Amino acid sequence: MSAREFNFDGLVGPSHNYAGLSFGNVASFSNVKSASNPKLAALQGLAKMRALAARGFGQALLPPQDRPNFRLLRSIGFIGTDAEVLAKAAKESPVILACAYSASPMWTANAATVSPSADSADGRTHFTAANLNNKLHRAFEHEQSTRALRAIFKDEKHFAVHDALPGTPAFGDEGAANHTRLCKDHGSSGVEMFVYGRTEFDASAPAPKKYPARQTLEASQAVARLHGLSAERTVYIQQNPDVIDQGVFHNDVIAVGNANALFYHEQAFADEAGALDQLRRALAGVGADLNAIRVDTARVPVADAVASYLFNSQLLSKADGKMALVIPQECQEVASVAAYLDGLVAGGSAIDELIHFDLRQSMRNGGGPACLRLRVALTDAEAAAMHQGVVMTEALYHTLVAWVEKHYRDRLDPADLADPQLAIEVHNALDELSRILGLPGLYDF
Ligand code: SUG
Repeated sequence: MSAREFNFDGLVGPSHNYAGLSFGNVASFSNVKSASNPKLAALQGLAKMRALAARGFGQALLPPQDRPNFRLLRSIGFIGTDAEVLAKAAKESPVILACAYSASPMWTANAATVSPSADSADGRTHFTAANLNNKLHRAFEHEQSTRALRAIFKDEKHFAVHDALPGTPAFGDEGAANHTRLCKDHGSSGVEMFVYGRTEFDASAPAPKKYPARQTLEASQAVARLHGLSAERTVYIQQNPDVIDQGVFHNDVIAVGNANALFYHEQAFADEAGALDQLRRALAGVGADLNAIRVDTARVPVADAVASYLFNSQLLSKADGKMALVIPQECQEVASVAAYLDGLVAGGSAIDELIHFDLRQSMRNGGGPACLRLRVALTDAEAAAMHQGVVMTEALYHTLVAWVEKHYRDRLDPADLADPQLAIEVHNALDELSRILGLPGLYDF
């Protein structure tokens, strides 16, 4: 069966801000408490979606989440009217207020793990919302992610959307950021590669010393079980704990795959040779040869990969059989990476084109092109069965630009989160958005 990959980008929400909430994510920590520009952030994201849709790539979006999260604030004892809750939280714990206002759902690579119908035992596309339980500001995202995915992929004949795994350290799950599907083509059975940072029930397994490993082996195995994946076509690979300690908080900061190509840094995995061997064997079972594109430390040190987000790129198959690498403009500003990329596209590899975007607002929180999108490979019948209001078109792009211009602020300082007017603005914006997208029940206001 033929299938096409859709990238579901996160539409940046009106409360996008820099609160330094992600320990282990270098950019988030370095930009703590600086002013953000939510309007520009949303427009940068929309420009990427529009450009890729115009090139003929399957492009859709996932909506932002309702903010602030009053349920979180009330559950920890901030009570009263909405304005009183905000005032109390702002006075007693500005950092928790920032968690309740986080716009992190924009990074939809963390919304869920997705297995296409060609890989699952029941022939349906499976989604498991990620519990993101490593960080308070992300640990509640799964509730609305599940709701949005169920609204978009409603037809149970084609789709199954699973609840998040239990929210406990043993099942730390960060979704598709640690999951890559390799295949011959999107429509045939593929190999699903899960990369984990630590093992809960094996104290002897290596683990990072400085920063948290957010994904566990146990979580990856649970997702594979829920999705009905076959053992021969599922590969579990341990991330190199040393690179987690250098700021590689998700595998998609150090590796990206598409079709039979794996573009990765030599230090990405705990056991590089073992990882490649497992992938080669599994891919042989689906009639594909691994095309391993390795980047050496001597060419690009890990620190430069983290600063530029070279690997947090999208690798997209083009109609001519070649691939384009969608990169953030920071890649052109880090000398080693710029030089490497010049050689890569000129050197006859599968990647023959670079498409770069200014995503600076998202990048300052550690989110590049790959963080901003969730990949869903769909057959024609599945694509027709999903909700069409989220598919990016020129008309939707222009409607959303006007919506952003109308509702978003162009500056948000940390202190602004205490302004009760902001909560009202966000509410009004999302209320209108649910109508634009044709998803009237999306928010539980
Ligand atoms: O989880 N940053 C996100 C970035 C997620 C990137 N996603 C992928 N690599 N797929 C995170 O660390 C920062 C929020 C703040 O500090 O305000 C943040 O949540």
